[in-house]
Amino acid sequence: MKKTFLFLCYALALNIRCWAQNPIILDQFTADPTARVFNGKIYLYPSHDIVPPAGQRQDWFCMEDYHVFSSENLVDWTDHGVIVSQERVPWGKPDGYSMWAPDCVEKGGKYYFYFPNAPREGRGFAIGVAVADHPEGPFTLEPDPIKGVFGIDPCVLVDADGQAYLYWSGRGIRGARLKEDMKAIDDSEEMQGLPEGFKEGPFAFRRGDWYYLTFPWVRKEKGTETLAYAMSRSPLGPWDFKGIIMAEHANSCWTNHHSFVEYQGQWYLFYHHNDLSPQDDKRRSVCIDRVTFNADGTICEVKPSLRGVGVTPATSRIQIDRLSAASFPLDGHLSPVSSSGTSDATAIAFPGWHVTLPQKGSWLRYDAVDFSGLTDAYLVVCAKADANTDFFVREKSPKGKVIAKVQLTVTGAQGTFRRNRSGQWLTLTAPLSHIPSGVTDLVLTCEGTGVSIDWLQFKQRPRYFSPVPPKAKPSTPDDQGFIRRWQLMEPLPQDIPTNTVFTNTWLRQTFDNAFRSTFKAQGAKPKGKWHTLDSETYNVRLFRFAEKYGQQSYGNLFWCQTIIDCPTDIEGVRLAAGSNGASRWWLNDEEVLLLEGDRRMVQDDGVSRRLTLRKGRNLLRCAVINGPGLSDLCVRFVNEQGNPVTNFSVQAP
Ligand code: FUB
Repeated sequence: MKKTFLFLCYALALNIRCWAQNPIILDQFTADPTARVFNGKIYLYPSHDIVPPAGQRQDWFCMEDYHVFSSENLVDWTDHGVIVSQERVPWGKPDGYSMWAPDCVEKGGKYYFYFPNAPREGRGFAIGVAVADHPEGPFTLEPDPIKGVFGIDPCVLVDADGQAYLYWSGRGIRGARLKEDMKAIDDSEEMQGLPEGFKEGPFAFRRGDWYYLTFPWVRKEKGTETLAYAMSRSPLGPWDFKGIIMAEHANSCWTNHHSFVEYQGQWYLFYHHNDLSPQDDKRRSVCIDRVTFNADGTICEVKPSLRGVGVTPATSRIQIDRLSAASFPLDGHLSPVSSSGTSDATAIAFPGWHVTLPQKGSWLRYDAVDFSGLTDAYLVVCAKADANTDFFVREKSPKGKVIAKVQLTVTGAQGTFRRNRSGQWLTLTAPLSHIPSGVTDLVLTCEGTGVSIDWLQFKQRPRYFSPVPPKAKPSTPDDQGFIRRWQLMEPLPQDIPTNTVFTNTWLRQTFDNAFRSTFKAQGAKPKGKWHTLDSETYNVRLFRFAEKYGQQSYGNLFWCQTIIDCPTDIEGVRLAAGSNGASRWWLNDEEVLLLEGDRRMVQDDGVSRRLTLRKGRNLLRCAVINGPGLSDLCVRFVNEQGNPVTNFSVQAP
């Protein structure tokens, strides 16, 4: 039942939870990554580490199938699901759990997938082939493994002349020419010129006139694997050993395994580490970093990074702990979000990390965040501190332009207060003082005492209004007849503790006073700051208008006016309005409706007597007042049948 469900999920191709940082895949363990470019996309063929089921050796590699992933930007990966599984391999042990490092290459429009597996008969490993018309399958399995190949970690190089070579690891690193059908080899030979010491996982590729044979290598007694390489002018050597591509992992993860790929003009090194299971180095996770070459073709050493590659959208949760650089040592300052994350050695749902800026003046940098398209935005941060503190988010450098100042106010001893407790995670918002354009690096600087940060995210405020330029064409009512273009005056703050005061008499008196001071005091020109706006929604969210212009969103009196321009007289119409809270409406300076009391905005809540909209310009004006609530309005004209009237245009007075 579970397997059928999983198959269905994978058959649909899952967009998995992933990010632009290392490791790149978070919902399963992945190792031994071979990355290839097919049809302009990156395809990733890794091994799939799993937690050993009961009866299997618990401290060893355990793999029962292969998934393939693809990406166009090295950030968003699609999991195309299982392409080969152990029980489908005709020659394999159905419960061998030995589906180690694979490879896949294209030749003549067919995709050849090479994988090691435990054979049904005998011991050790054999290497099989499966063939497909597409990089993501479906793959058809060959009935038998490749004859004469005993070992693991197959890799295929298809040379410019179409000749393919198979390399694998089995008593040293071996290589052989593949026959035209890609399923059989000529005689194999051990690769010459490689250093002493344990080697496996060959990955061969060509760049210009150089052939590279790269491989995990244990250079010291009792050491762990480095990534090393040799170069040659011919695909099967002899090889000239050149040195290290990546040093031993800083922790005790024993293996590393890798591939090289050039994508959109940049070379990348795919490799693995056990970040998601720090206590268990047989459950691994794929990482990517950029790789460069010297002029003589030698490879520049790659230092594994947390940041990885790719551009992170500013609007995503930016896992700032996957940082590019920091002013302080990471040991002791980079921790899992909850301790359960590390104590469960095989946790797949790894909770992630957080980073601690230890003291005033410390900083960290996170490269390549894309702010394109962000206009009216704010910052959301998940952080904690033991005492009140501040940190700044800046652009590019520790002295760079401040994007946001974040203030953490924590209160009291643990357990005393329900919110903002010291030492507890808080989700805070902060306004932005500057929005960078395009892709830039973020730098966080500690301005007070220490602060721990889990993630941050920039959020675009929803757009409620669009400004109307001075010479804009008139607008029309919307499909339902609602009037969306308004000239709105920045609100007059009101001290109204309760809306129960909104009686007929109180409202008339209050609106009359407000009318006098706004429209009469200085003759024809009304007082106040007016803005001509189109509302994005049928209801005009006056409280959002207030926020937009830095005013309080409650306790306000709003003046709103617009011109209804009619091609002819339109008789027998009624004004139908709703408002939160009370409102008063005038057409051509004559009061036509009063919505009294403390109300919520309801469409057509109040309807006027029959009116005539005159040919030409009609001034529609209203005032909305609210105490403790959030104000909005909606209005349209309806005919005798209650249908919306729409044959007029709307423009600013
Ligand atoms: O994943 C199992 C084995 O570990 C691979 O085949 C080796 O290269 C090493 O990474």
